[in-house]
Formats: sequence, C-alpha cells, structure tokens
Amino acid sequence: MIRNCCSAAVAAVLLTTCALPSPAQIEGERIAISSSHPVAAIQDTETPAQRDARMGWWRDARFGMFIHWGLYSIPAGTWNGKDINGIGEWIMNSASIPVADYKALAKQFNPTAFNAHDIVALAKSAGMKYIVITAKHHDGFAMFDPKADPFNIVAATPFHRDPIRELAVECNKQGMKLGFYYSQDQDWTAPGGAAYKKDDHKPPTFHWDAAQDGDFATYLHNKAIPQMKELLTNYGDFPVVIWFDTPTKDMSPALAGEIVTLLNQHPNLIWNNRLGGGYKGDTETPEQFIPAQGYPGRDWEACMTMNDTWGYKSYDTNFKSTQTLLRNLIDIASKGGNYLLNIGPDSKGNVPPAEIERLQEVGKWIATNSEAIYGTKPTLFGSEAGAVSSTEKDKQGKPKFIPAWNWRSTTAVDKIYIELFTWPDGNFHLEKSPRTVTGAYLLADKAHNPLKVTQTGSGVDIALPSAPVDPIATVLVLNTK
Ligand code: JFZ
Repeated sequence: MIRNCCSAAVAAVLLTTCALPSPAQIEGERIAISSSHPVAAIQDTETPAQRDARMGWWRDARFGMFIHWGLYSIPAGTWNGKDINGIGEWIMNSASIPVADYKALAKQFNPTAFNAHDIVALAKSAGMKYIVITAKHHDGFAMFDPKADPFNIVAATPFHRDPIRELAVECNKQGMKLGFYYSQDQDWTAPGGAAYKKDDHKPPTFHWDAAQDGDFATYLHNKAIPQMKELLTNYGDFPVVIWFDTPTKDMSPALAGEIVTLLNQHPNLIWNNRLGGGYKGDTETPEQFIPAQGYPGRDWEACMTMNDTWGYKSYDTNFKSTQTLLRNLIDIASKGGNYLLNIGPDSKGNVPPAEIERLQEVGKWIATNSEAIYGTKPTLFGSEAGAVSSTEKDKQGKPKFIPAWNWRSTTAVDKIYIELFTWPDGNFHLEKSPRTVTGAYLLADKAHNPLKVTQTGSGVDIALPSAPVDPIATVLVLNTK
C-alpha cells in the first residue's frame, strides 16, 4: 500500500497525511473536490479563528482589479490578417500558432506607456482594494523576472523592465494589495505544459506543435514550481493572493501537493480553488456570472470582463454599461462575495479608455456609498434577490433564477443598507423587516436628515423624496436594533 504520495519532498512537510488520493474527477472544466490529498493545506489544519484572521482583509475588500496582460496584446485578436474567435489571451491556442512564431512576439514587446503608478491609482479611484495580475498566463510568457526560464519580459523583450516589480512598489506606496495569477498547469510554450483542446477551451488536452510535447512533471519541476518560488519570495509583502487556473488531470494530487508544500511556507497567502489535485483552496471563483445565492459557507469571488475578452482585443468594443458593472458589485456584495473586474492593457501598456471611464464612474459612486459595500455582511432578506421560476430552465436544465432587479441589501451590526435600483413612488415598503428599524436616511445625504419611518405590523414604511440621488443605485440606510 505504499504510494508515491510519500515522496521525499512531500514527506519533508510537517503536516503530511498519506491517505490515498482519490483521482480528481473532471466535470467540464471543474475538478471535483476530493476529501483526501497527500499534503495537508493550510485550509485543512487552521482553526476557524485563524481562518477568519487570514481572510479578514479579503472579505472586507469586496472589490478588486484583475489585469490580463501579456504578449497576446500584440496580435490583439488578429493573426495573419484574420480575426480569431474567442478570448484574446487564447489566440495562440485558437489560431494554432506554432511555438517559435508565438515566442518571436517577445522581440516586438515594448510597452513603454506602461505606468504602474497610474494603474494602481486607477484601481484606487475605482474603489478597488486589491489587484491580481497575470504573472504568467497559458502562453507561458512570464511578465516578471524569473531566473527559471528566459521566456520573460525582462530577458526576451526590448522593454527589459519588470512590471510586476513596478506594480509591487506602487502598491506599497499607495496602500493597495497585490496578487499574482499564475497558470500552473497549462503552458503552451514549455515542453510538457498542458494545453486544453482549442475552440471550446476544455479537456481533453492536446498539442498542436511537437515543441509542446514532453513530460508534465518535468515542466512543473523545471519551470512552474521554480517560477512560483521566485514570485513568492522576490516581491516583498506580495503576493497576498495566488490565482491558479485551469487544472487538468495532469495535476495529480501528488504534484499539486508539491505546490501546496510551497504555499504552506506563506501562511497569510490566499489561493483559489483552481490549483487541481483535489485541493479546494480558499475561494470559489464563479466566472462571468453571479451565483443566485452566493456560496453559503465558502468565500467567493466572481471574476468578470468589461467587454468579452480578458486579454486585449483591438476590435472588442462590447463594453458593459457602468450601470451593469456597478449593480454587479452591489449584487455580489449583497450575496457576500467579491468582484474581481478585469482590465486588459494594450501592447503599449495603455489601459483602454472605455475601461478607465467606467472604473472612474464606479469610483464616483463608491466615494459616496463605500460604507454600504466594504466590510458589510450579506443581505438578511431573501425575496429581493428574486425567485426560482416554475417554468423556465437554465443551461444545466435546473429551474431558472429570475432576479428581481429593484433593490439589494447589505448589512452592518446596527444598520441595514438598501441599494435601490428603481425608485419607489414616495415610499419604500418592507413587508417584513428582519430587525426593528429605529430611523432612516439616505447615505448620499451628508447631514443624515431623518426620513419618516412608519411601523406597519411586522413591516415598515420609509417616506422617500420624489427623485433618486443616483439613478443607478441610491442607498437607503436603516438604523436597526
Ligand atoms: C480561464 C482562462 O483560461 C482565461 O484565459 C482567463 O484567464 C480566465 C479568468 O480563466 O478560463 C476559464 C477558467 C475556468 C472556467 C472557465 C474559463 N470555468 O471554471 O468555467
């Protein structure tokens, strides 16, 4: 019954269990959580109080900036004169670009307009509390300065600068937190790196260039793990988050355990549920959607794009409105999650103006209403979120959740915040209040002028002025006991 899960590297860890790893089950792109793995992760051993302390800043933050930036910003969605379908950072895979041709892009990468100060200031002005940037995406190109592997922005480009270091310095100066996205499993330019089948971006894996063939464990030992070590130790207080992605079946529990051994050396680190090998990580990561009820009992973060791509595509102008983005933030906060909203800088390092504009508009609202977002608890109500349809079905054939887009709610110890998306005529009526309401005012009203509160049995009525302060969302504050 001796299994290789007790390899020397693994056994060196203090907290080692040798339960037989159940094989990771792949369902679509999600790897099912297995109950046992060869190396105990911090989540398996910490007390609830330790966990609350570790997750505290992240839970309060509610809003972060995702940055997808790399060589794919050069083709920007076009290869050999043809527009390539799909998300921009997948262009090498979608267009089956040979490894040598893709690697050659590095010689042209000179993003002299990149300005770490401005990007951190932009995140701040949007009300974001942390940034997560692609240190290495599936294309294998490192946006930092690793000794492990020369295919990186400092060694292989005329730019010769390390934007991750520059961001780390600025984040320190401006009081922003910084995390790194690292594609630990797919690496399309390293021999042995996994590659999802193109078109649907799902398993099984395949290669389109013989230069990709090789052994996955060797790739992990020679490139991914050494690079992650460098990322974890060379950037001062950062990263506070490691954002893994797209695990395949290649990431066995034993191999993932080697990564966990490394992560365990950084006890404050937060990492997501996409490592693979059966590790559940700290956070659920719904992508491009907001789960109807959040994930009760789990921390979660919805990551979303502003248009239809993560990495820059020159012709994707399908931007969501500020109203949609802001209401997403509120909706997510009301369900106890975080919103990780993406920007995709271009090949010069410029952030698209449409993205800057929207972030600044969101930030304007937050400047007035931050109290209703940061550090709040989820809604005490159920019905305002909507109802399950008795007739309509969703993509998985489950009853469809129909949201009632008229208000959301967030909670503080002695306050209930009501974010009103449509303005009720003169009066806000609550059929049933979860707490006794002792007073009310509009958050945008600096004087906190009291609004008339009338108790109606188990419910309550709040008299409102004739027009909303902000047509996207006006926050009504209920003082409660
Ligand atoms: C992944 C990446 O492939 C993509 O390029 C981007 O970085 C995004 C944030 O993450 O894409 C995924 C990952 C997981 C799912 C879908 C797309 N999923 O779980 O449904």
